[in-house]
Formats: sequence, structure tokens, C-alpha cells
Amino acid sequence: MTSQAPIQKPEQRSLDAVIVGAGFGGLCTAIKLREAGIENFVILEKFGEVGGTWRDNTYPGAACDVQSHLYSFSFAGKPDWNYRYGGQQEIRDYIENTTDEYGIRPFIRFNQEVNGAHFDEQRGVWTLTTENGDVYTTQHFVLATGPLHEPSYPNIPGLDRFQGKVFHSARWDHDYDLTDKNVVSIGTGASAIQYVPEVARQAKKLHVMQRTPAWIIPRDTRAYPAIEKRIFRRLPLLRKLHRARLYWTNESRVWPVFHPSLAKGLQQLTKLFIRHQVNDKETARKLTPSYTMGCKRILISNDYYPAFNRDNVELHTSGIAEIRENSVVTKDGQELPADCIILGTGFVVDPRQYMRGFEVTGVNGHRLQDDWADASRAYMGITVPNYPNFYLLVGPNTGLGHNSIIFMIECQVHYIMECLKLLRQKNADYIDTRQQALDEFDEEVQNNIEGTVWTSGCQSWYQQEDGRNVALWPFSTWKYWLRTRRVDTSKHRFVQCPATVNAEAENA
Ligand code: N01
Repeated sequence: MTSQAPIQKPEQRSLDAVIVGAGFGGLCTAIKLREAGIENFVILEKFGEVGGTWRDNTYPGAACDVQSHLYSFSFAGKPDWNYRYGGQQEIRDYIENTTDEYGIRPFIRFNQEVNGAHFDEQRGVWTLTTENGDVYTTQHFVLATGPLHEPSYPNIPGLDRFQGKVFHSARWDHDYDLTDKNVVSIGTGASAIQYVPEVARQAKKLHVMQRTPAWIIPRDTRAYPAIEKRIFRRLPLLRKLHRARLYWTNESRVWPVFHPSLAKGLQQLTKLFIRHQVNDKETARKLTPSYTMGCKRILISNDYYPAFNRDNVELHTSGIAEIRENSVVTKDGQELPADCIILGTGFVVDPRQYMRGFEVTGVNGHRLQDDWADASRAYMGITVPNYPNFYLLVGPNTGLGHNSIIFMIECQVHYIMECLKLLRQKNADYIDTRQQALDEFDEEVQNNIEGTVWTSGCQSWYQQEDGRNVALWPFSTWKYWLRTRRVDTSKHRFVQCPATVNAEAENA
């Protein structure tokens, strides 16, 4: 062999990358891999279609609370969004069309639920196994499942005895006709406040079980007229300016997060909105939160509060004592007849829980479940020490309450592509983040969370049970953009695995 010959790896890797999940994150990664000339990858998707949360959440009234021109890829603008806030079907269509437009569908293996991933440091490869027994080996492993995919089912006494229909908001049963039914809806988060007005229009009686009210502000929605769509199509620069304006408007909403006194001011205005929208004073009082606005996610709706002016809608706040065969019993002693119970009870958002059936092992026998035993942590929310070439999308502390998560996903995918570039430049097999880098990053993030509105005294899915916020990015999003432009090489190790070192020695 001459020194010019390509280096033969002793073991061929089957794939350059495996992406788990075909939602926005998986799709973005796939598009950017192809742009970089990498075609030897697959996306493993648990279900039979793309779309992630926008495939699963089909409940009536489902829509995004981030403006469509911003809740879409910067590189795949859509000039003809129908509404400022896209509905579920329009967003799902966007994802499906983008998948086809960028030729991603042939790379997707549907109905492949991954249940394990193991890193072999000798060969520098990940081996992923699936529920149907398939095995994939790959150099890079991107986990793009996101935190909002596993429905959270409440542990309410008697729920399993209920004889009527039960379904979760993310598993809506469209074959079940709610017309003239007695319906009990549990939860008053982002999903419930969207379907409650729709269900109220159909059901004979709707009982809304509220544990904690949400702060809900008006939805500044509007339809884009045909002329505006034409302008956006012909003059993409104007569409981009529109997108930029939406981005900066949303970004300004980060201020109340850091200055809870500002949030308290906004809260006074929202109280007026509630009083204006709800006829009954006592109901309005019960719908008004007692925690500082922004501590839990701020919701937007114009038709949730008015739903309580209907004769067939009743708000219950005492809590649920038990569920019987055909009724729900409240803690203040009312027995509510029920044909159907809708669980608007959110998602299992803690990676330690939603990854419990998914064993991930890194170098030196590290198990992600052990390393995350007290909390999930990732450098920039993307990489984890001892798990080389493993990347998370919308990982710990990179969620948002005030702007578009697609912006964060694009930053993360850019960062991953930078890692891949660096590995090639350094002729290394894997990149492994230094523990110190993660510790410092984590400390910075957690310190910045202190004193924000999120720590002002409420319980939300942003926190794990000990109160630690594991979900949100506590800075402006443009700072995240800046910090993910380049990979700081001092924070990582670039490693040639023994097999490559030996092969190079033989080739020399
Ligand atoms: O879930 P949630 P979601 N007994 O966790 C209550 C995104 N999203 O599906 O507040 C009684 O917010 C719980 O009560 P409490 C968005 O990021 C976006 O609505 O914990 N009640 C709460 O009221 C969002 O934040 C969009 O006291 C129980 C509700 O159930 C995230 O998804 C639309 C209970 C759960 O609310 C999750 O939203 C939809 C129990 N045992 C979703 N357990 C848009 O873009 C829970 N609850 C518009």
C-alpha cells in the first residue's frame, strides 16, 4: 500500500448517521446532512408518518402559539401561510411537503422504535437496536425525539374502572362522536385551552377540571390576504423581513422572564382581559392564577375564557376525589355523570422518564440513566460527556417559552454539522465533550435561572420534582445562536479510536 491510499477502517461503519425521530428536528438534521454531501444516513421513526408532535396532536382547535412565518425553517420559507398562527393541519402539511421537497422520505425507516444505543470505543461506532430486532451501526447518533411526545396519564383513583370513553389530547379519538355527551376534561394547559371551546360546542355538558389556572392572553391572529401571500412569493426579502420582525417582537418577551416585576404589570392587564371575557365574577376569579405570570407557560386564546359563559360548561377547582364507572367525583362532593373523559394532562417531559425503555451506554460502561440520575444535563443542550458523537435536539435547558423552537433546532443542527466538519479536519473518529465544560455550562445556566419568573413560586413541567428547571434556556435566543456558531475545541476531546490508529500505522 502507498501512503496515498485511503485509510481502510478495520470495521466498515454501516452508516454515517442515524437520526431518531422524524419531526422538525430529525427533518432539519437530514436536510443539512444532505447539503453537506452526506447521504449515508437513516431516520428511524417510531410511527408511520413524519411530523412528530404535529402528527400526534390532532385534537380540535390544535394550532401553534408561535407565528407560522417564524415557526418554519429559515431555509424553507413558505410565502402562503393562511394564518398568522398556523393550524395543526397546515403545519403538518408544511412538514410533509418539506420532507418531499428535500428528498428526505427515502431515508426514513418508519415503524422503527429504537430501544437501545451502545457506543463501542474500539471501533468508534454506535449500535442502535429497535423493537423489531433490527440493528443499525453508525458513526453519529442524533436523538431528535423532543420532549413532548409521550402522553402523561394521571394517576387518579378509579380511572381504570371508568366504563366510558377515555383518551389523551395527543391521542384524540376522532371516531368518537362527542355530540350530546357528558364530557369531563382534565387539565387546563396549552392543549386543553384549545380543545375546550371546540368540545363545548358539541357536548351536552362539559366539566373542566382545573388544578392550576393558566395566564391566557389574547391571540393576535389574522388571516393573510391573497395580496400579502403574492407579495411574499414575489419578494422573498419582504417575507424575511416579516419573519425578522416576528422574531424580535417575540424576543422582547424575554424581559419579563428576567424582571418578574414587569410580568406583574402585564398580569394586571390580563386580569382585565379575564374580567372582560368572563361574565360570572366567581368563575373569573377561579380562572385567575395566583402565581406570577410567566412562571408557567403563558397561553394565548380568544375563545377559551368565553367558553365558560356557555350554559353547558362548568369549571371545577376542588380537585378530583375519584373516578367511578360512569362518573367523576370532585373533592367538594359533586358526582358528575360522564360518558367521556379527555386527558389534557400533558407529556412526560423528563428525559430520565421518557427514555426509561431506551438504554444508552457510552464509553467505559457509562449509562445515561445513571449519569442523569439526579438531572438530565447536556453541554449546550446538545452533547453529553462520555457519549461521543451523540447529539440531542431540544435537549436539557434548550426549550423556550417566548420564541420559536425551530430557531433553536436550526442552531443545534448547525452545531452538529460543525462537529462533523471538525472531525473530518482532525481525522478523528469521535468528539467527546469534557466533563468540566458541561459542569461550567450547567452552573452558568442554573445560576441564570435563579431570580427569573420561573422560580417565583409555581409548579410547571419546566421543573423536575426537586424544583430544578431542566427545560428552559434562560438567556436570549440570539445568545444561543452566537454560542452555537462555532465549536469551542477546548471543550471537547477529538479521539482516534484504537482501530483507526492501528490501521494508520499499517498504512504508513
Ligand atoms: O400540557 P401541560 P399540554 N390531575 O403540561 C393538568 C406544547 N403545546 O399538553 O398545571 C389534574 O401544559 C396540569 O395541571 P397543573 C407547549 O409547550 C403547544 O397542555 O400541573 N390535573 C395542567 O393544567 C405546552 O406547554 C401548543 O396543576 C392534572 C395540564 O394537566 C406543552 O405542549 C399546544 C393532572 C397539563 O398541561 C404541554 O401542553 C399544545 C392530574 N393528575 C401543547 N396532571 C401550542 O403551540 C396534569 N394535570 C399552542
